[in-house]
Amino acid sequence: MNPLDETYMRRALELAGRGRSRVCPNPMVGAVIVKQGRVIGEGWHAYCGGLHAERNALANRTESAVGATMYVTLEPCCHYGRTPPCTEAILAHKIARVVVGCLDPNEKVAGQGVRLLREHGVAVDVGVLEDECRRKNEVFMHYITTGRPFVVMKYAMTLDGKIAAHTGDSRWVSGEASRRHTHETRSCLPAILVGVGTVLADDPLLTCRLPGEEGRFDPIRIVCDSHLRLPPDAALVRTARDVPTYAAYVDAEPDKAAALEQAGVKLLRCRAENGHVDLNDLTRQLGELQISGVLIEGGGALHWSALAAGIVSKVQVYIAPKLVGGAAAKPPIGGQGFDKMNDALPVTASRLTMLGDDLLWEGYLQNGEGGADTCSPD
Ligand code: AOF
Ligand code: ZN
Repeated sequence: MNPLDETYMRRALELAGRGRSRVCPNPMVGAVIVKQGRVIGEGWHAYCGGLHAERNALANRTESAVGATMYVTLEPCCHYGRTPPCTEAILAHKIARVVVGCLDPNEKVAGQGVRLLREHGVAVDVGVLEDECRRKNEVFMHYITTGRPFVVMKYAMTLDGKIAAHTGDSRWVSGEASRRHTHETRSCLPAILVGVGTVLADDPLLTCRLPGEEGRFDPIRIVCDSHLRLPPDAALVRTARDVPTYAAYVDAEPDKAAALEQAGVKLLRCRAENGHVDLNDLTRQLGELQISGVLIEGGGALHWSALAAGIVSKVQVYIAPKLVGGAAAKPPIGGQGFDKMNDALPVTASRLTMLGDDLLWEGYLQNGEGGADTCSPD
């Protein structure tokens, strides 16, 4: 290994982040080509269906890449997908060494990209900044190995565990820095799921409002709405032609369904679980639609259903240093709850971050990847 391997891989990771949200369900990948100590090409996978990072780095090179080293955050692919194999381009340009962050768990690649390069005499080193490279793509890793979206459950609560005052007022629980972080998270996951109760109470837009990037990373919006109560004049419905919007339901009056479809809302009919949308069936359907990640933004009933269905991989909790009290003030997770403390779901690999005065607590449930960031913007 070269002492600069980590430096170049870190740069490749930075480049990878530029593809966030646009690449789904593909991974974020970055590549840097170095020759005799000079960076001669950089590239990243910018959008799903576009060229891969390696090919973009080669296209951007300022001189011949013969004998150069390529740093790439994910194992180069060796299959024909929407684009031809990256291994072919690497061999055609006579790259001498490839440094790979982590292997690609896609069964069409899974170590075969590395093997093929080695068979053709390319020196390949695997595992530089491996943890960071895997974490960057925890959404992709989960999706490609399970066929289902990576689900993150997110909420903001007071120190006494309330998401609103007893009156229902919730503006705002968390501070400015936390709310900005939420928008960053929205930009890293392709879809956002809320319960229809949240729509009826708050009439949210659920877009990603990062300053200067409005509209750029808007997630697909999904409303869990068992009996299609979604009002036709809701902000989500009125904007359904601009931002993809789904309603997951069990049964509905035909007129109601037709009106929503007319407005551009896509309907997903799901199996019922106790009269409500079966969230396992919903995530199966979302996987088939190639939606690789979902952020659940409550409320409490949906959070409980998601936990009980075992679909949540990661929790992201913003804790604000304030006390609101009130027996009737809502907690973040409702439903029946478990009978025994012993049955409580363990959250592992926790990571704590201060955001202004708030504390962000992130951790994984058993079906999670066990890494750290869902994805950082760069
Ligand atoms: C790479 N470099 O930049 C990316 C890779 O349909 P395609 O052609 O875009 O292929 C998608 C698959 O290729 C994806 O599931 C993952 O295994 C790999 N993505 N590989 O060498 C890249 N984005
Ligand atoms: Zn490729």
